[in-house]
Amino acid sequence: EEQAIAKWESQKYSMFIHFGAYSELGGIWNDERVEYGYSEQIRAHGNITKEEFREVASTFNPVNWNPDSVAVLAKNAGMKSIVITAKHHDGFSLYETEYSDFDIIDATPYKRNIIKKLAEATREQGLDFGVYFSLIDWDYEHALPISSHNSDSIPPQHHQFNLNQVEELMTEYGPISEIWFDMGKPTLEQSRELKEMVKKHQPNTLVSGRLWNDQGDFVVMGDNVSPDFRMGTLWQTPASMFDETWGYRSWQERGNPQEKAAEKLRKLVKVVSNGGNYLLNIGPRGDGSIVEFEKEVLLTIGEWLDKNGEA
Ligand code: FUL
Repeated sequence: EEQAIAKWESQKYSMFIHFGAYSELGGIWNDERVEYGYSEQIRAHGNITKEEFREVASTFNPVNWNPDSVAVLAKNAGMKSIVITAKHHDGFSLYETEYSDFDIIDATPYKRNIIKKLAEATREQGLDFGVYFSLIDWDYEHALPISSHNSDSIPPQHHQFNLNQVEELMTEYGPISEIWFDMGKPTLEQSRELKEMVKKHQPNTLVSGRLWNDQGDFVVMGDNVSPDFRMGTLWQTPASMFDETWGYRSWQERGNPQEKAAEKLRKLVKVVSNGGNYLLNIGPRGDGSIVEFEKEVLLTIGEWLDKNGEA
């Protein structure tokens, strides 16, 4: 376990991927931009019903998603691992789950296990693989309804459902370097049980601080936040290309990728020099293609790291 911690700490720089049925909408619902909130949360902010959102998923067919080139991109960007949204708040999973039919196999025409394929492609490049898992779920019938703050408590049935799905992730996809729990408001007991479930199957998996109740192995800073000092614990800054969204937003004004690369590189250096890990996000389109701007930002940073030494 100590080795796993040291390894995680030495990663410094990794890729975050927000990808799901919401990517298909790209921040647009009923021909209108949903300006409020992150685009990966469009189901909530666009007031989309469960049935409507399941319709969206039924058109999610990311034929241009290429796990090998995503893994190569991460590698060329100088990143040491990839963490992808196995399940976000909308409850749609990119892997096959026995406990719901709202997944990539049962609910979409694509029918390929994205988590499995990406795990393989990532390891092929010698990188570590991790998964994001939301503790809230807007599709699950026994969960509390959508709220404005995403931090409601988790009813017992929903907690059991989370445990079951986490067990699937921890047993069917090889070594998971980190599991990025997020949101919800579990009790101490629930946080402990989730952590136990992870460690029972994979003692070397690091658990994110957003499991709450001090049960995480590393602290996760607020979105796009980094401290100005060394923290004396394991910590990570999750970062998006633009503060407004993590999931694909078709109408995002992106500007100059070179300027963005310089901005992100400064952040990376700041985080790393204060002892943290920097988890920089991309949001692929609904068809699975990578936004050129994001690719260019990553490759520009990668070139700089190549010339000036690793992060
Ligand atoms: C947040 C989530 O609510 C966002 O949608 C995103 O996933 C971000 C990384 O964490 O708290």
